[in-house]
Amino acid sequence: MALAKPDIKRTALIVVDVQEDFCPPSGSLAVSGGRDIAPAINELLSLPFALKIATKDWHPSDHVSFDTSHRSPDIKPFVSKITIHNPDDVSESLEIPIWPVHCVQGTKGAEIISELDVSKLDHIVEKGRDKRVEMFSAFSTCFGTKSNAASHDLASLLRQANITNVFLTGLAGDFCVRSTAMDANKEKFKVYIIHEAVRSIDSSEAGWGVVQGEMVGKGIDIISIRGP
Ligand code: VGL
Ligand code: ZN
Repeated sequence: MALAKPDIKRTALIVVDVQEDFCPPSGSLAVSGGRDIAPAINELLSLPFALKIATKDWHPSDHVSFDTSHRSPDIKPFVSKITIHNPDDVSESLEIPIWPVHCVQGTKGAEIISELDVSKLDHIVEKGRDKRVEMFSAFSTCFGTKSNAASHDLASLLRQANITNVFLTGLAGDFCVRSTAMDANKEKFKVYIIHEAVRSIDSSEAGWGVVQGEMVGKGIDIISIRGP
């Protein structure tokens, strides 16, 4: 495999949210083709990356992004948005999308799919644990804050291991992979997206196409497992 440029000894592989609820046939928020990325990710997991990390969306059952957490019958998953406030600064607010219930802590839907070789992982980062805020990125909440909404401070974990490059894979390309990539880039890691190892909720040009353009515009590279 020709993964030439980045020094693998200073590179972390991050596998974002490859969990049952994001995969067909029965995931509550299934991403088309989600399960099909397992072979590519396993191939990467067999390589000597300095650090191999998976993230799990890990929500309490009354998380603010769930349709069931809101009484109004007008609130519908995938179409509605709601405004939430930063618990640390209530003057700050943000619109977030509403989803079906997914990845509830301890449920089958929150498990990493069994096709993945989890024995190769060094760490599993749980994120989205604070019911009051959304957390697409594994680095920070939707308000950019680092809090116990995640089990680890991912940037510190990477820096302690002398990581300078991050290879990103997983689900969903247009949400958690995108936000994690943007934050990794802000944290000054060189970010590579492995495109065969990502699937998106909206895989159209208007969805994943636009997101890719946005990432490339920030200096993020989108590469193939087969080489540049
Ligand atoms: C995700 C929607 C809601 C993701 C997580 O992992 O991309 N998407 N929660
Ligand atoms: Zn979620």
